[in-house]
Amino acid sequence: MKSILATLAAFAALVHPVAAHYQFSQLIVNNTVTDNMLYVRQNTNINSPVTDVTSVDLRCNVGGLASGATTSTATVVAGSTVGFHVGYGGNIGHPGPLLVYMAKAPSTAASFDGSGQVWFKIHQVGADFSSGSLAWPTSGLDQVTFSIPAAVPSGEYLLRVEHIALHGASTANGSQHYISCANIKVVGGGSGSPTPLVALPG
Ligand SMILES: *[C@@H]1O[C@H](CO)[C@@H](O)[C@H](O)[C@H]1NC(C)=O
Ligand SMILES: *[C@@H]1O[C@H](CO)[C@@H](O)[C@H](O)[C@H]1NC(C)=O
Ligand SMILES: [Cu+2]
Repeated sequence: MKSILATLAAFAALVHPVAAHYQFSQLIVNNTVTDNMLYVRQNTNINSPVTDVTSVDLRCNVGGLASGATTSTATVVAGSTVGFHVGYGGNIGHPGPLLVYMAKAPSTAASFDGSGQVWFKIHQVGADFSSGSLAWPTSGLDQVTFSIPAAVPSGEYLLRVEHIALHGASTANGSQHYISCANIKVVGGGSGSPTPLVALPG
């Protein structure tokens, strides 16, 4: 038993390698921070970012296209506030903008790989110059919240958060993309047709 615990402790140390990194592991829905990786697709690089912006990993992080079927789908009322929480005691430890996209699944969110020109942006937090110098409002936060637009049609979607850390962006491929996708089912939706639609990567 003791050796098993020691092994687990060593493994836990390994899987959270860099303290400054962060992982959006918890969906916030109905004012509740849900369990880690319950509605958020598990990725395999833990809290490390994607740096290759031409890779399909840019969609739902490394491993995030394969884990859809083992992830639950959260029912979300259109127009309500949802969000992503940074789990495991982390926070948004680097400067940069935050973006949130949705993509409607042809059938279920759990089986959708997010391919095609299907993504639309529903939220962003950019730079703030109001103090007279550059600030990033999401820096240091452990969660972000936003609303699912009331006009979004009912159905199943991928909900994707991306924080782009810019501290290393002065070198080629130096931006770090912290990405998570949740499986959601929108109910009580509207009759909007979201545009523009983009492909990721693309
Ligand atoms: C959120 O609340 C709605 C309306 O009460 C409910 O249908 C839905 O199942 C809830 N979602 C979660 C993930 O608890
Ligand atoms: C940046 O990433 C692209 C795409 O993976 C790659 O082709 C290119 O060689 C990389 N550049 C550097 C300087 O690493
Ligand atoms: Cu980091």
